[in-house]
Amino acid sequence: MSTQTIASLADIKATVDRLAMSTPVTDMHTHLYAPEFGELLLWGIDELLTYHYLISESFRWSEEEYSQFWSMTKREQADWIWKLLFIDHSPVSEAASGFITILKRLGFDVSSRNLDDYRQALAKRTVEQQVDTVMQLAGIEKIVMTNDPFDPVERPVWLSGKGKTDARFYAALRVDALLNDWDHAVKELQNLGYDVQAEWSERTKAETRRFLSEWITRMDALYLAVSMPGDFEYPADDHRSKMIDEVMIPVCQAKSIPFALMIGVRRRVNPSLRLAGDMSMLSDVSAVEALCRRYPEQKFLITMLARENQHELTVLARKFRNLMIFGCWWFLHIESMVEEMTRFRIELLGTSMIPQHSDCRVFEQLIYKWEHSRKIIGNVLAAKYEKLHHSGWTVTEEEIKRDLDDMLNRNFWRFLGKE
Ligand code: HDL
Ligand code: ZN
Repeated sequence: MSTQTIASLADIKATVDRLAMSTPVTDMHTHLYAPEFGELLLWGIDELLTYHYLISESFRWSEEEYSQFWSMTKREQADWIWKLLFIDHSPVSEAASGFITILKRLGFDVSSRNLDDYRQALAKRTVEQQVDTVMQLAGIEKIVMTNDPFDPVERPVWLSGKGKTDARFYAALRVDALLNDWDHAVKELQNLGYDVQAEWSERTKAETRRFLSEWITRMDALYLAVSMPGDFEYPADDHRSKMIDEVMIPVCQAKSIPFALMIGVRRRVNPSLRLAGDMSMLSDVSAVEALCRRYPEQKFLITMLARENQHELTVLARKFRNLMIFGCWWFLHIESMVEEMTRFRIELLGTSMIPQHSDCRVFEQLIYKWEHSRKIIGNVLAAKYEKLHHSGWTVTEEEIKRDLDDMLNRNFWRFLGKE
């Protein structure tokens, strides 16, 4: 790597573009799984086309009964979505254009628009081959999964010891029900042999802490994660605050792992859309402020779903070094929002944040979610280096590589204390 300063503006842009597209990434929040998890690992044309983002976009063009759609086979659903979003109308949305990006990067003849050709090409590949190919094409070095001990398909993989087979995949322990559906969580915990009751007794707290500790150890979980509705308030005289203060924070402190809160979802605003029926809502950044101030020794990974919360959250990150903001989450993972958020995050925090995660559910999505984001992050960064250049401060290629490596990889591992 050259330590020479880069003489021209054109060279700066070219160098940033090259490094932004090639710097290895740790994708620190996904819904992907290592091949050992079997059917939980989704990949291929029909899974890509039935991504819940595309399902909700398709229904905007159809009077079809929801139940009729859900009664179709996966292939029939994919054909229905393909016709509506790609043939009858141009695929210009982020998720639809992303599918086209995937086809192109996999080397398919995009102009043929022949879905069965694409299906047949992938049918010749094994899941292991596809995982290797996609990670190489997308430049992904490490993937953090979202792992739920209450999932009856996933749990046996961990209990058999196969969960940590593939060194490229890491676990995050996700237990939304403990915070958002305690009555259901009590039943699940009791089924797993933990002596808990709905009443918030000392025994129940201790047993819930034991559950979290045991599963963090079993998974070697990098962080504890929950998603919270926008009406999350903290502190509050409610179950959530008690669960956070008396169970989750003590366990995260004992295990020295961050607590990740993803705040701002309003679940099932249209239940007929199932997973596609969730909505975003304005949230209260002061809840994050109160957590960071109350627990200065606890690391918090935070992302919020409403655009309106983003600037305030970024300013808050200037006040608390135990707050690491990450990603352009869900409805913010669109090019205009990635550009807007990355620009003011860099202007307020420099490179001391995690600009993106993919949130992928289907493996090949890594290709488009990261290609689109890398380009934008590179463009924003190049403009900042060019501004410095005009002032006589010219960065070296090594410094550009360092800055991108920080944002796409090392900031996460450093925050975990595993750098
Ligand atoms: O709660 C979450 O982790 C969200 O990312 C949801 O899974 C959401 O359905 C999603 O897939 N967003 O990209
Ligand atoms: Zn997610």
